Amino acid sequence: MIRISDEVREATAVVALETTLIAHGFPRGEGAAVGAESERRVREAGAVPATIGVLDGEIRVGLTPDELERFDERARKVGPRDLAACAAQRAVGATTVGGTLAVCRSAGIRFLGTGGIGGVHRGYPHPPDVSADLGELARTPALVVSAGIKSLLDVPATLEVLETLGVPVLGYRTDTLPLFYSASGGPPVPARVDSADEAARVARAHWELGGRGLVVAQPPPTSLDDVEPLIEDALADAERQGVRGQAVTPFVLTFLHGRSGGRTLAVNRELVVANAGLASEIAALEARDGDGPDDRQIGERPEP
Ligand code: PSU
Ligand code: MN
Repeated sequence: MIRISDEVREATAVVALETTLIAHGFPRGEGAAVGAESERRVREAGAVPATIGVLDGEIRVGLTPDELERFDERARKVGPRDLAACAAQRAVGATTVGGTLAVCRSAGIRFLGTGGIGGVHRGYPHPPDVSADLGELARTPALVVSAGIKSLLDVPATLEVLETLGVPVLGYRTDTLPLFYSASGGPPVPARVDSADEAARVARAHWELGGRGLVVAQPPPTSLDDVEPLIEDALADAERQGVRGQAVTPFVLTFLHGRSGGRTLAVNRELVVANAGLASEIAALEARDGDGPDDRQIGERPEP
């Protein structure tokens, strides 16, 4: 049911990219361009991109540019719980970080780049909404580069849950957790790394110890420090309109893109691409310095 492209299968360094942000994180028509730009950045930094999504009854790892265009707002948002139904029902499925990690686990891919990971929603337990990204990080031996946790969530609570799950969170050249659109103002990170090489070494050590997922949190290249009041407006509006569950994140992102005059959109685009690039640098270093030659290909490798 999982089909891995030949290029990805033969590559030594691979970075997975998700499709939810392509389909639901950007205005119509813009997501595929962000996906293509992320792929370019991954190649530039030395790894092969593996964009993941569900198409024509298969879970696809590695997409052509035409296939990337099929992930628009009509696609299902596919977390780990949704993969099987989406594939069996032959729907187009845009995988979240959690859904993408679940595929990485089967395929043996150990690096992923995204914008911001999901987490504990503000006001928990009303509603009791905790992103499946967290559970998959606990289960999957993969390093995820993000601009931290999406700040529309309860960021300190999410950091606590990641601690509970044993998921390291590494600040990339920062002592505090980036807040997605903003580089500053977040809680302290449990550990800091100052180079891609250092991140690769921590990941390798974590995996040697039998650990699973890790998060590398990279501050956005441009920092917006006045988004919080807009986030509060967006969440209040979502509540009024009865927007719940999987629909909350796309609703809030769209609201912010409109109300910030496109500034959050520009930063979101930029940080997604930057994170793909850093994931690729780390993946390339890990492939170079990993435990000697591994002739087995992606798809045949057992979990580390
Ligand atoms: N990063 C972005 N935009 C997004 C997302 C990440 O810049 O839309 C997506 C990711 O796919 C992440 C999802 O897994 O948001 C989290 O959604 P939820 O809170 O419903 O679990
Ligand atoms: Mn959620």
